[in-house]
Amino acid sequence: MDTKILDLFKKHGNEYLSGEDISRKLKISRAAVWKHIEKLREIGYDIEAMPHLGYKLKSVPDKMIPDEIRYGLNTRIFGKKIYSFESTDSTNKIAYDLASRGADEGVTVLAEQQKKGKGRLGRIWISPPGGIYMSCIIRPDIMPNEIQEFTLVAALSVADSIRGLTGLEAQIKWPNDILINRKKVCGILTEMKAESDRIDFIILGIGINANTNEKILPQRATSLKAELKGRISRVELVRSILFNLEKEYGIFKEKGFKGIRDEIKNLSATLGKRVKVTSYDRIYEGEAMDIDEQGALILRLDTGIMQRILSGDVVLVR
Ligand code: BT5
Repeated sequence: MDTKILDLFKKHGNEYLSGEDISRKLKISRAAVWKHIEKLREIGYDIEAMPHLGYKLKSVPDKMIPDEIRYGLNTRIFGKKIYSFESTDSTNKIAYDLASRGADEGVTVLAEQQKKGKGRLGRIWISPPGGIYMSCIIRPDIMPNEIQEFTLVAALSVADSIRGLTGLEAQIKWPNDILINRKKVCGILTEMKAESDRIDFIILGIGINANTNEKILPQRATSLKAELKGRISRVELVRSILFNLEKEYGIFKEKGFKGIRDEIKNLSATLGKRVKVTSYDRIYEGEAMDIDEQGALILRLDTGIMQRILSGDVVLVR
């Protein structure tokens, strides 16, 4: 019913809606209308009440409320079911548990903050309020060694969404970061459950410093708010990411990684740069030449040898 009332407000734009109108249209009592309006106000919706005129929705809260995200979300899989939390340890952990119990592809978990946000290799993802912490379940029919390609599917979706919504020049730093002005604004953690030759599910975990106060972030990190000098609508950004994930995942399923490879290369912050890569306790230095058809980074070492790297940590040397 709350959703229906919000839909009515949105359809009526800037006009007042009388309690009587709402009660007639939704076939509930005037007292029930009042109760729902009070509940929406508690969540943070600013609803004005004027004698003789009725109610008007003045602003929606800066919260990632599932109904707000679903409003106008044009997807068939991603975000059709959204679980949202004020605070949780890690959205990846929740999504993993849900997927283990059979949750469908596209199920999405969101949190306003995380107490134990995870990076790769046991590292910590700092997750204060104002950021976006989201995890999506997918169940692709691929081999476990192809998982790194999905990190890039997610990276492309996020970079495109940031560009589309803010105009900021978001770039993909292989394998799992999004940078703006060479600073990290987003990290992606892809986890999976698999048997030797079959993936059961993958969790795409996306952390974005959106309206985050950049002062509490590590060095070489930034937030969209800091770059834009203004806040963004996290609801719109999440909606756009879900839409782009569905689009890129669809292309991937049809054409494989090669279907999105060029776009990823075009948005790369890594290619053409001199980089230092730490991969499985080995350090390589050279020029980043290419991202191949399996999403691996091709590095030209100083010896001239071409080194293929499947995963690792990249530092841009210059
Ligand atoms: C990542 O790891 O970049 C993956 C981050 C994934 C976070 C999302 S949030 C939703 C979902 N639920 C989770 O629990 N996790 C996922 P990695 O490449 O290992 O980078 C981690 C490093 O980035 C840390 O060691 C810090 O140096 C730095 N870092 C930590 N928090 C950061 C932040 N908020 N912004 C920028 N850099 C950060």
